[in-house]
Amino acid sequence: AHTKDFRDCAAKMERALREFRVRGVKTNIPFLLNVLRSEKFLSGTTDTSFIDQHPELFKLQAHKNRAQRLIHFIAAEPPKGWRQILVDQGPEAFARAIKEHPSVLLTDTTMRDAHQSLLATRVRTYDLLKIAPYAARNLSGLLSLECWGGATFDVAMRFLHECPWERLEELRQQVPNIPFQMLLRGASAVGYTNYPDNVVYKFCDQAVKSGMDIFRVFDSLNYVPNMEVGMDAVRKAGGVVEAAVCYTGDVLNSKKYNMDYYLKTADQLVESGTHILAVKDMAGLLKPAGARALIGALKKAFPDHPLHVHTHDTAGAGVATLLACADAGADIIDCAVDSMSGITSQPSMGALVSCLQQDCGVKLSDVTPYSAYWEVARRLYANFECTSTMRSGNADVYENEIPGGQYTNLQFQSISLGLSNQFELVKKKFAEANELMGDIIKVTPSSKIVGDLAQFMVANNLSKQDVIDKASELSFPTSVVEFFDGLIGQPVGGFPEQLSRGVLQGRQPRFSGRPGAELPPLDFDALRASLQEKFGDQEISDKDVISAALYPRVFDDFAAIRQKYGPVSKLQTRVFFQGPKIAEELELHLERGKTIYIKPLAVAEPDKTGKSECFFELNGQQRVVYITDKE
Ligand code: 3PY
Ligand code: ZN
Repeated sequence: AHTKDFRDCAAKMERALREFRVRGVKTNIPFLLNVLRSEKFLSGTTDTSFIDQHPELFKLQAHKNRAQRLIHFIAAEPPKGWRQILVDQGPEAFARAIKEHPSVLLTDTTMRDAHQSLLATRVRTYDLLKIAPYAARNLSGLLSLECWGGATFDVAMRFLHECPWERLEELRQQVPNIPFQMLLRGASAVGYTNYPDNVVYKFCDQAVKSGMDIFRVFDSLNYVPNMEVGMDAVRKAGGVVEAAVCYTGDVLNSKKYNMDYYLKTADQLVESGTHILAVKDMAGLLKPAGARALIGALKKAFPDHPLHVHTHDTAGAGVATLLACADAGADIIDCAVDSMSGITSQPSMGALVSCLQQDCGVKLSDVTPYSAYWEVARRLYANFECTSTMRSGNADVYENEIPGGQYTNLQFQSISLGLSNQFELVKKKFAEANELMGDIIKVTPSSKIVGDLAQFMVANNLSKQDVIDKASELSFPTSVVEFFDGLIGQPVGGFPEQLSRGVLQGRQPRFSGRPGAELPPLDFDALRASLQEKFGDQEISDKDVISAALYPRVFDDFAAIRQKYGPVSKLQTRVFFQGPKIAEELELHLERGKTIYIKPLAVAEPDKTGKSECFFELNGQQRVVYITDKE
């Protein structure tokens, strides 16, 4: 039988198309409509009997990504947010507007510190991009979204095989209205060592071009000369400078890190031209009473500068501390969405929004769906959960002072060195190692050095006294020797003399000032040429050159994988970590308007050389590839 009333059929199809769009059903109807409207078809002479003979043609597949499509369908343009002030009026006016704002504001750290501290920094761009439009539309009152920097830069390349710059640029596209915030390790940029100054300048310049707004600049020893390089680089790039004093000990009880110390350090940062002043409590040591005193004193001393407070919830007192900060007049406080908060992460956004007695620009009813998304997304990273060993807060952090972001790493390191059952001991030794090194500020990279010494002491069964007595005979970890050589800067109060002499075998430290000041500038043109030679087939961008300047080996491996496999960041997270299931249809959005469908069909037994034939469908066409076990 032939299809009779073509015109009527086309009108029906058009109605169906609208309905399918609303319901997120995937169809090829636009193509079919063109066929139905074509002269040839309308002439009625075409044989269409195959349609009647194939009922499966009418089986329409529900779209996999229905929720996402619906969000796009119903969502209007994101409302204007704090970024508008920054874009229109610049960093100074932006800082003034925060200062003049009558109530406390929030920074959401879910997309950076929360997963760095809970999930070993493994959250992929794929999962960030899925929820970004929601954040732009429903959390537009946030002062900032911390979504980049810190450990995310190298982990993206090293373990996720994705480009950190692409992450930033893609997020920016989705979130035009909320300022982005990143963590910059002063003269170490987003690395673990001091770089030549021109690397830090180039990095910051590109970061602003790629969409970064606010740079929290810190130094792992609170060594201001190191910070000043980062601060100047941010200012020259056009970003907002947020210089952070790292907090350690207990401001109300510490001889070394007391109120006077914090006020003096903050004063140097204000003198160096910071737009915003931050207190960075990377281990969650700031207690409510200390917070009230510290924030009160800083506010009084620096009335023109907005104050931003960062803490971790390791002991479980984080919400209380941040409420105290808000009471004492903090302008911005950091939190993570409920389902990504607590323990070594930031305090809970939902709890704060509910308990703050002021309007912080975010509603609990908007936080709840955001939290629900992250609750499900977090399960994809279960293998990286620190909560597999740490299920609750632990107030022993007040004794060991291990930063939130390092806690999990130290645990992993202990396990991989065969010291897993001695993690409790490692924590104790961490405190001892800190004392040996002169009670230093502990945050990346200084915290890693303290951790290295702690593990060294555990592995060699050394007491504090042993380390001092035998220092000149011990073969210390390289990082410890470099620390005493002044390679990351100068600690507060200088190096402990006796140990320093022992570790350096009596010689003088290599650096007595800012290490970067003595490093020759990096030759970017030569680096580009060598990369182009190595990866001839790939176009090497300016961003790639900066990545390679910061992480030469990590970038080489990343570029080799990119060359071999293409944009693996487009794969769903379960598929990326575990591989696809047979007959599962994968939908990959490569770029706007370019979607491909891949369906694995079968994998044959490996042959004698270990190669297996792998059959799959690519956009409906059968394909075969050969894979080896190692892949
Ligand atoms: C980092 O440097 O990555 C940190 O999170 C420090 O707190
Ligand atoms: Zn932190």
